[in-house]
Amino acid sequence: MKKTMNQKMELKKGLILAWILLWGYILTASPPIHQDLEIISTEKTEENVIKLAPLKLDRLMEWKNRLYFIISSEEKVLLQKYGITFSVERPASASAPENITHGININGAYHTYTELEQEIRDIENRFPSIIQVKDIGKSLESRSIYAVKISDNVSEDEDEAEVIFIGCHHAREWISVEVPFLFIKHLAEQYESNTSIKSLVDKSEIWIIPLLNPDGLEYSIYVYRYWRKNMRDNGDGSYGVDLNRNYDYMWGIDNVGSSSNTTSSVYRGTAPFSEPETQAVRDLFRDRNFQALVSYHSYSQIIIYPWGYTPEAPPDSTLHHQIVSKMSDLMWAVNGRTYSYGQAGQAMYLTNGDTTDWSYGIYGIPSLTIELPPIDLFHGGFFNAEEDIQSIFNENLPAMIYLIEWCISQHESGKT
Ligand code: 0X9
Ligand code: CA
Ligand code: CA
Ligand code: ZN
Repeated sequence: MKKTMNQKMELKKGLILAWILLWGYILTASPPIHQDLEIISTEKTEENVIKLAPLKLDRLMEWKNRLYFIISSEEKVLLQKYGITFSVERPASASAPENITHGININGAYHTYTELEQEIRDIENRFPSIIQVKDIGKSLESRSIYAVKISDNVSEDEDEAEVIFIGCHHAREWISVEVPFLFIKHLAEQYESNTSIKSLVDKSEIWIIPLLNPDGLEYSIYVYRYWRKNMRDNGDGSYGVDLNRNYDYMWGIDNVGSSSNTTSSVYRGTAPFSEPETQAVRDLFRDRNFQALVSYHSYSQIIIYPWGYTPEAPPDSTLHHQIVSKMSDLMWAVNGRTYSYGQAGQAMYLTNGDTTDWSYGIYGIPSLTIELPPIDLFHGGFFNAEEDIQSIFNENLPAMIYLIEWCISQHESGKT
């Protein structure tokens, strides 16, 4: 039967309405799409540094006496208003440059949340006597935060050295998921055939959280590549808390090391441990007895230790220095890539409420941030080529093993 003109009109109207409702839903249900953001640089003069501090721009790096930021058009106006001279480097594109990933899926060889979940479950099924996947909490969007425990008699809590490695506090730092993930895989697959790996795993309990910020990672993969924070709805139209400013040690002591401004990329949240992702780490520490922590980030090729909240040296600065200089040597020996090192608040910049100040400040254990390659934005920034994942893991491996051995020797000498 032929439809009347009126019926056709009604159908068309209905479709248009559905279309409007769908877009209305998408736009209100998800954070704003990030457009017209640009990468800019300014000269690192004393005057600029002072003027820039309150703006709390999303900082990318410092290079050859220039500071690099991602800015919005509103922030651009502010820079002009404050008389800060800057040059526009390039647009901050919403997706990865095409030459970076060429695997079959959107993020190539990198893991999405579900890809990672499947792979760690698969490893657990293949090696059930040494691998256990634990759900240690749910993200804001109800994804599981997984900690993988690796040890002999893995279902038993034995009197052994304990150490923790964490990846991906920051969504856009994709390589920081892959390094701890490949470590899980390596330990599992080498256990039977490699006697030194076997002895390492037998004598310790190794805990690995490859992906602390699953919601942020998904957003960075599917929507906006430069996303950094978690996906907290701040209730004022802005989203996200910087998980690496949300820990309860010197939290928010100043507005230099973190921001109280919800739109800032280093927004610290409404209270220490306000976020379920950092709570998961806090609660795991309560149940365990860790002797060392490593938190993976990118980029900069640097190993840093507390304090981050002050340039003053921590009581254990000599020990930290010894450990990280050894690790840097081991890393260099693999591919000839130099990881510099130093105290966070001196070698880098001030932060407050970061993971390592908390784990060192509260538990007194060696606590390291490893900023994975590349060294700067001009070598790719947050965009590591797929081909480099394996070699970056390879060069980090001996340092990971060294730190576990250090924990084992501490444990055996009865110090912990
Ligand atoms: O700012 C951070 O949270 C870390 N760098 S990143 O570029 N991955 O965001 C560094 C934290 C280490 N602490 C200090 N530098 N104080
Ligand atoms: Ca795994
Ligand atoms: Ca054991
Ligand atoms: Zn980071």
